[in-house]
Amino acid sequence: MRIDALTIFPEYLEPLGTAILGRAQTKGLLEVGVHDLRNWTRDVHRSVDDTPFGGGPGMVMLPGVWWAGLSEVLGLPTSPQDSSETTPSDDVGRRPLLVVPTPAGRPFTQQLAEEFATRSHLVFACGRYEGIDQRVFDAAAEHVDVVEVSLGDYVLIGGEVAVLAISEAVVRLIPGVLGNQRSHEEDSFSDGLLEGPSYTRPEVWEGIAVPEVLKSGNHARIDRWRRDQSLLRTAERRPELLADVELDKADFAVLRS
Ligand code: 6GU
Repeated sequence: MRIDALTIFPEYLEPLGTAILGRAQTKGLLEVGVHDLRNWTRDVHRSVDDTPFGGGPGMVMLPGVWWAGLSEVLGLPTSPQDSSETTPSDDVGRRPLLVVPTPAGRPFTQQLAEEFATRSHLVFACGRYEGIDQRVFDAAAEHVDVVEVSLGDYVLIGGEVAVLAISEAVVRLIPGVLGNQRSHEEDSFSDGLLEGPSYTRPEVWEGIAVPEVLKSGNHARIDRWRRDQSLLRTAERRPELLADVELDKADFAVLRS
């Protein structure tokens, strides 16, 4: 997979070269390009924004600068009107995906992470201020898939933190990136439930013992206990998730208890 990101704060994305994401690059499983949007400005002030039409607070990022950057990174025509393209590949996985982090986007979920992980090229457009002129994305959608995504119902200053979060969620799903393939099959959300509690040595810490069942060696009992803990935690913290989970008699029994 290749990930590109355009931003006016490239240093904010340095963590993309660190830890698991850094190792994925050394292993040849991932390529990352971080690009300073100001490289595509043409005026002495290197301006990236202007006041919004219609009035209101804040600034809106300029379509010309964004198109210059995105068209280069996505391999699109220099003019958005030019249809001498890059015929859209009929293979979705090989089509670039333009990801736009914004609190007005679709909620980013594990399901979306799994979809993104099937792509060979993700390009992130990090807006600041009040966002990016919408015409950039309308024009880009004529050439590539475009998705506006939100991390949740709160407002960040810009898209950079979302790029880090989304990249982690996606890259860890690429085969070979994590040591242990089983670990993400058992994650919170992969079965629609929150993960329950975990324990390690010592068996008693500060007078608090690990639950007996986990030391029983009875794997059927351990699996049942873990399922129960997941169900109870989900009912407590995220009850709305239970609507999309298939529950059997044993599950209903623990939820009634
Ligand atoms: Cl993806 N971007 C910004 N700027 N703010 C957010 C967000 C994204 N998700 C929640 N708040």
